[in-house]
Amino acid sequence: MTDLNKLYQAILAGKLEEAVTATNEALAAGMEPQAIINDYMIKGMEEIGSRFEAGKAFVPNLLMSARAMKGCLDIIKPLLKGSKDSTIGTVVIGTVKGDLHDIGKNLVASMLEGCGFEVINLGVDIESGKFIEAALENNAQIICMSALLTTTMNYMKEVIAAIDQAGLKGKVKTMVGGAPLSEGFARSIGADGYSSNANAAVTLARQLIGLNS
Ligand code: B1M
Repeated sequence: MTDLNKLYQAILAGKLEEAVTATNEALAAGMEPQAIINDYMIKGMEEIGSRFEAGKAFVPNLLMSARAMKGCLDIIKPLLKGSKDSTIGTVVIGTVKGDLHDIGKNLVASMLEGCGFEVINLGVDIESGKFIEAALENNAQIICMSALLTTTMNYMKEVIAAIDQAGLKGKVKTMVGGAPLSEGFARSIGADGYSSNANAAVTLARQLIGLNS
């Protein structure tokens, strides 16, 4: 029986090698990749965030935890893929201008890929023009935006306005997500949908392109 508390603790302490070892052990023991992510890795990130908020952890701690989380996700990512042979739709995804958080966004991108979408991952700090350019270039049906800061989430409204101005309203759907967002916020900025986690993002993306969830 694998002690997954070791994984949680390693992410929390920002210990990359220990986190990677614990992830490999859990996979070798037959644990579901999604459960490893949701029940241990994300929990570790949530706890470091709470400590940061309480002044008990600092930016270097966040960076180390993020590095450990990324190392584990790199191992798990290929296992989230491969259930579909052909592409069911194309999604452009990025973290909006001013925001450098990308762990959750990359998780959403991996899940979408794993469920048969072609995903154009633009990275972080993305301006409206880049979202639109990539959507047009790749004939994307969906633009997916992520924000983790209350100061950057409002930029999503500007992206949606730019999409309308480019004449793409209705042709390219918009999905938003990230810890400070809510369904109400998404509605208030005119987004076509909001999802609170990577699994829900896949269901929503399928709905937006007219497939059953
Ligand atoms: Co930052 N940070 N950070 N940080 N950081 C938060 C977000 C914060 C809540 C911490 C806190 O105070 N408790 C706080 C924001 C407060 C606020 O805005 N109200 C904060 C702050 C303040 C900052 C800085 C300003 C700190 C500073 O410099 N003083 C700074 C800002 C930098 C910038 O962006 N311009 C900063 C920097 C950083 C690091 C670079 C050190 C690092 C990021 C590294 C990286 O991403 N490569 C970092 C980290 C790691 C965090 C916390 C601890 C963890 C975020 C994370 O990765 N979570 C975070 C605290 C927290 O969230 N508890 C915090 C795990 C991830 C799997 O979850 O990203 O929520 P999440 O994604 C989920 C869902 O939200 C959803 O699905 C994902 C998977 O289920 N989702 C989507 C996300 N995007 C989606 C898009 C979709 C759908 C669903 O599209 C449709």
